[in-house]
Amino acid sequence: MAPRNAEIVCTTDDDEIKNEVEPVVTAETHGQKLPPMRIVWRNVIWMVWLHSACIIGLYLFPFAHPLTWLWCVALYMMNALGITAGAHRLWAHRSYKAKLPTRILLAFFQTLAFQNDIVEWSRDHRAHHKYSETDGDPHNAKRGFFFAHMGWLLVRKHPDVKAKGRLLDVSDLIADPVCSFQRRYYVWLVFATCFGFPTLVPWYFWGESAWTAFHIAGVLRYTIALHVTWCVNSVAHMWGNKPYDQNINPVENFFVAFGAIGEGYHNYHHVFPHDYTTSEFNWKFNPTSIFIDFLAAIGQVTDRKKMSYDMVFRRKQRTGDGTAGFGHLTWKK
Ligand code: ST9
Ligand code: ZN
Repeated sequence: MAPRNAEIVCTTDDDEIKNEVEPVVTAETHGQKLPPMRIVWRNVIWMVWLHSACIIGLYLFPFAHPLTWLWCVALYMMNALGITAGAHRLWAHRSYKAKLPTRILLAFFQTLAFQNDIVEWSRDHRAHHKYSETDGDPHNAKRGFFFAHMGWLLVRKHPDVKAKGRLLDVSDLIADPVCSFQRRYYVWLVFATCFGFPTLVPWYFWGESAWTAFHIAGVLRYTIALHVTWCVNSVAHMWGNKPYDQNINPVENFFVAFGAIGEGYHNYHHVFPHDYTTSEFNWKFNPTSIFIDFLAAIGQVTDRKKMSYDMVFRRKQRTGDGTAGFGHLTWKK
């Protein structure tokens, strides 16, 4: 029985991401202990400023115009889709194909999210899957909750991230004119899109003060979206059940899936990274999948990859922990 909505039904476990290469130990890193962390003070100061401004945003929130509240929700959804449907499922995993207008829209949303440009985001994410929870993983969860959550953005990367990352193929990303344009002008684009655009709209259209709009629609929305995203790397590598493979750390966590509009089914996702729904179930709390299916219905998206039921079932029998697979904490079958 083929899963609904997908054009490509994958039936073998061997359908690995195109960047799969054998893990290597390089001369550069062989036998090294964890190098001392080199703190990047520019990023520490940036994060302290951001979180302080976020407190101002929280204080101003109750006094804002109701349309500004709605604007924040809309921006959060665009921001989230830029990461989930764009950077993650389209560019990092190539789990479906998108036409140019959709790629432009998703790149706009991804810029709004200010999580590094698409090439860098996808390169780090491919490294995360390929070298998961080793020193080659940029946010190796074995280094603790804080490091996996945001600490990795405050220090220089482990040499293995760069050495092993160099073996990954990102030529498909460089070849996409949308990604290379965004990368070339990223610094200008990101400040205009992540802070300028969210501030201007409420100020111009319904007379919100620029101070309030900036702190709520810019800073507060951005900071919340960052923490929700980071929870996929921290919380969804620590607390939850493992219906698909109990030998790896990523888990199913419904609370993360809720905030991350369908991205918390992380045990499934690490076992089947090509599945465009990043979960066993297509639409079961998964707004991102609904969005991608809508784009497919209007002809903007093709080649959605989905694992066959049989293969998922076999894998659950072979390596799962016996719990049911709907991102809930734990219940036995
Ligand atoms: C942010 C990103 O927040 C969050 C990503 C989260 C991912 C989550 C994934 C979960 C899946 C789904 C999520 C759903 C979410 C839903 C959302 C709902 C709302 N491979 O990095 P540099 C080489 S960003 C190959 O500077 P340093 C490369 O040559 C937040 N090569 O290393 C590179 O040069 P270039 C905002 C690699 O100096 C060179 O090394 N941004 C790789 O150690 C230097 O790279 C910030 O805060 C690789 N993987 O600095 C800025 N990596 O790029 C954060 C590196 O020219 N970043 N190379 O080719 C930085 O400031 C720095 O990266 C650093 C490390 C200080 C952390
Ligand atoms: Zn992934």
